[in-house]
Amino acid sequence: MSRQRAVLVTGANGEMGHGLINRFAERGDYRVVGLDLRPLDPKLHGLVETHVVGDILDARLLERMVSEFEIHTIFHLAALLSTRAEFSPEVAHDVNVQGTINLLRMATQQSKSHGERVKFLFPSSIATYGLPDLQTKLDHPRVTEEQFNLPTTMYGCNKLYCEHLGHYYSHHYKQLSVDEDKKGVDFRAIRFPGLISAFTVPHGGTSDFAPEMIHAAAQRRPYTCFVRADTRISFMAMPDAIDALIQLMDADRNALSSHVYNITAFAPTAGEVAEMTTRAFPGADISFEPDARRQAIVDTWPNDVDDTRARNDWRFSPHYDFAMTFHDYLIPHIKARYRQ
Ligand code: AKB
Repeated sequence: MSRQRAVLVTGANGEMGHGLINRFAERGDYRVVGLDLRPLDPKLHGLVETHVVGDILDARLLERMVSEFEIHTIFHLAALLSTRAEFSPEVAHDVNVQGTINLLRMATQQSKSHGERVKFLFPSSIATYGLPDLQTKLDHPRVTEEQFNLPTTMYGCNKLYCEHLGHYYSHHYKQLSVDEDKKGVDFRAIRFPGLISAFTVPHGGTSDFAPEMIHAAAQRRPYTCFVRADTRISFMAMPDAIDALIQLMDADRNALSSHVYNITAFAPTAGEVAEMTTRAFPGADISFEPDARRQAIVDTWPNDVDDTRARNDWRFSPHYDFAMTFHDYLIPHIKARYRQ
């Protein structure tokens, strides 16, 4: 009995899950199987072949999915983000690391059963960086993938370790076993900056101040920003993040010089986000009251990153700069969203 050929998206209900499932529905060339702890958002109904409500820590569930679906690509989006992970670091480790190992094992099983490599797209993060102080952050405005890999959060540690796990599963898995087929996993990771969506508001992230600010202003709600106005990190409009994942999925494996890629689009200060937000939504009530603990996390993240490797290997090129993100993406869609 043949199994359905499919793409698996974990964290299907998340911010990136929404964007990716909508994009695959527009393409129409892949059957998507969603997996999430929660039932699928009604806005996504009809856009996936099947949605499984379950836990990536449930190995038996993943075994059953292997028997039902022929999975050739996995987008493993499920994770506990940086702020939320700091309140439950051991739970975050279980979800972010053991969950990823469970999916990597699923990929090796799938590869053995259908005989092809399984592409494993993994959203890593700027949280994998740990700059020691603000002067070093200023002295190194665009870090490369190999610089300052000293994360200060459980989430950043998890993401950095999973990048190394991806390399191991792609090249050295069960390396002492005589019969293990080394082809299994084709691991491809992107270190995402903060992401801004017009359609969803994030929770549990430390870069969330930008999207939270914008969505509050659009609803005419006051917003108190939890970082200083001079705080600078990299951001990207969600459509560019989704395009990057799909572009990396489609890239010729022989063109890839690495398993891990920086990407970026713009790197404003929180104050510049507030100015742009106020121009977009006149009368926005935005104040700044830094939360020292969350500020300490963002202060270890780089001002921006060097994305030369992604541009060279798979022609990454974001469509939306800072101004376009507001004028062409956020304002039209967010105004429509909150008019409803
Ligand atoms: C977070 O803030 O934790 C995430 C991230 C930058 O990876 N949005």
